[in-house]
Amino acid sequence: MLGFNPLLFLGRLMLVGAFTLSSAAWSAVERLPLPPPQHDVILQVRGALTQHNVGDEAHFDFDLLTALPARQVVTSTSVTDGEQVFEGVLVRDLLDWVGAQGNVVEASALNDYVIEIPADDFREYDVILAHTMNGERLSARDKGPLWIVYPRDEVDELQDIRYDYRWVWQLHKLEVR
Ligand SMILES: Nc1nc2c(c(=O)[nH]1)N[C@H]1C(S)=C(S)[C@@H](COP(=O)(O)O)O[C@H]1N2
Ligand SMILES: [Mo]
Repeated sequence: MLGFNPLLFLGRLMLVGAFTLSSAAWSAVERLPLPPPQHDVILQVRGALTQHNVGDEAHFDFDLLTALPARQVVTSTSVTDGEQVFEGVLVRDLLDWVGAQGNVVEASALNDYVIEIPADDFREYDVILAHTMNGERLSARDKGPLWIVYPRDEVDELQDIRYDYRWVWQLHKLEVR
């Protein structure tokens, strides 16, 4: 897939360093380089950001997105039967990487579904941008390329239907305000 990319490699190394420093981690993530995407863009982030790699936006291909630490959420959902194993990256890691400044994140899907999500959700809960479910990459024909997944089974308040609207599937854009 991807040949050796020194910038991305450096990025991964710095991330490992940043995330082992815990308390200093967030400010360190903001100073990571954000190289331009080299492959199909699966997520565009715009709005109140301090880091950009395409014009005044931050665009991610799969390799760039998954340079962030992998995170699993095992949970039931309102649209599937039983527990699913989701894999992705923490939304707050992504927001920290791009230097997001706002209180609201507007999420847009390929099917033109749009919803505003309070940025606090991503600080309070380990919400992920899932790219994989039960070991299979989510495709645009299904719920992909990305699905916002809340750790619903771990936190009682996340079982409120208010949160179901925020599980945006076919996600491809975030706007920080
Ligand atoms: N892309 C996209 N994501 C979406 C929706 C949608 O229409 N499109 N519907 C939301 C709503 S209102 C709910 S309750 C849950 C489940 O929606 P579904 O039952 O239409 O799959 O997904 C949310 N995420
Ligand atoms: Mo809904």
